[in-house]
Amino acid sequence: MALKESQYIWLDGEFVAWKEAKIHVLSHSLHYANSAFEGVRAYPTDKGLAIFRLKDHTRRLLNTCKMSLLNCPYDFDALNAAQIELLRKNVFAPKTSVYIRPIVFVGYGVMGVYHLNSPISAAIAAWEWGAYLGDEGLENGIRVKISSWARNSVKSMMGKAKVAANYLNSQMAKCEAIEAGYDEALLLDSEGFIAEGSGECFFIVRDGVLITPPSDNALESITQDSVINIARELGVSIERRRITRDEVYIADEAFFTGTAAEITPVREADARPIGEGKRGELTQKLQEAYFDVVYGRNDKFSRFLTLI
Ligand code: PPE
Repeated sequence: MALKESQYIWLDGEFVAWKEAKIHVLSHSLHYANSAFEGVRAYPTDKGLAIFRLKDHTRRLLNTCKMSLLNCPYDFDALNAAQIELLRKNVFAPKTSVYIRPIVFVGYGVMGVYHLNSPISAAIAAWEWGAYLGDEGLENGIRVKISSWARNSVKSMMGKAKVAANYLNSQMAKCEAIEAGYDEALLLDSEGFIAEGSGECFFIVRDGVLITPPSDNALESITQDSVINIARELGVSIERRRITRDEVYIADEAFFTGTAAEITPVREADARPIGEGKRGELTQKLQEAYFDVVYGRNDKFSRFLTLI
């Protein structure tokens, strides 16, 4: 899927033309993968484009920086303001959702693993990005393979950091799943319990109860939190507990959540149809409610939206 270019990218405090936003090939992060990033979406509402949970994403970005020992030169307010300004400066097609990618990285100047003497840079790009796992996937559900790769162990990586280094694991799992003819990977933790997808958190529904694992081996997902909030509002029972592989196979419904993936139903796991092998009833209800929230059609959650 080709990237839809927009006009400007914010790079270290300046708005530069999309094609001019370049860095040196010896930038430290390119070699050692210590860069903190975020994925944020903005949706067109009646009152214009609104960024969904901007402050929560920025807080997580700065937490990733803290965990990864990246001394971000820009503070919370500056990063929020830059994202808003970037969306104002770029021209997006009406009625499309925009994906925002802030990244804090180690720049050029020093080689070798030790990075604390290297300069730190930040950039923010935004572009039009449709359904991450396809429009068809959003409606009919996707096919998932439980990965042969375990999610990064808590003993060696920091799952709560949205740091580039964590994504080699995601990338290998995703490629394995695609090569095997599936749409997405579902990764277990090193003990064998469900951790998360390559870029999403995971939910199942059993007997009307919504179940999602704790964040022990996963990113603290903002979409997962939004879905829990929405489900609570709808009076759905929620359990936050570990899920085993066999429980996925016999779940009534399953879905992925993520900023990019939004709420994507899972219709099959490892050749077993989930429930009726299509988007489940509660999944659809939560999906509709989620889209009402992000598109600004539910005043109860207007606190989540930052208008541009
Ligand atoms: N787990 C992982 C590993 C992950 O990358 C994401 C987001 C989530 C869970 C869900 O987090 P949240 O977006 O806060 O609900 N993945 C981002 C990157 C996807 C990409 O391919 O790049 C995203 O959804 O923006």
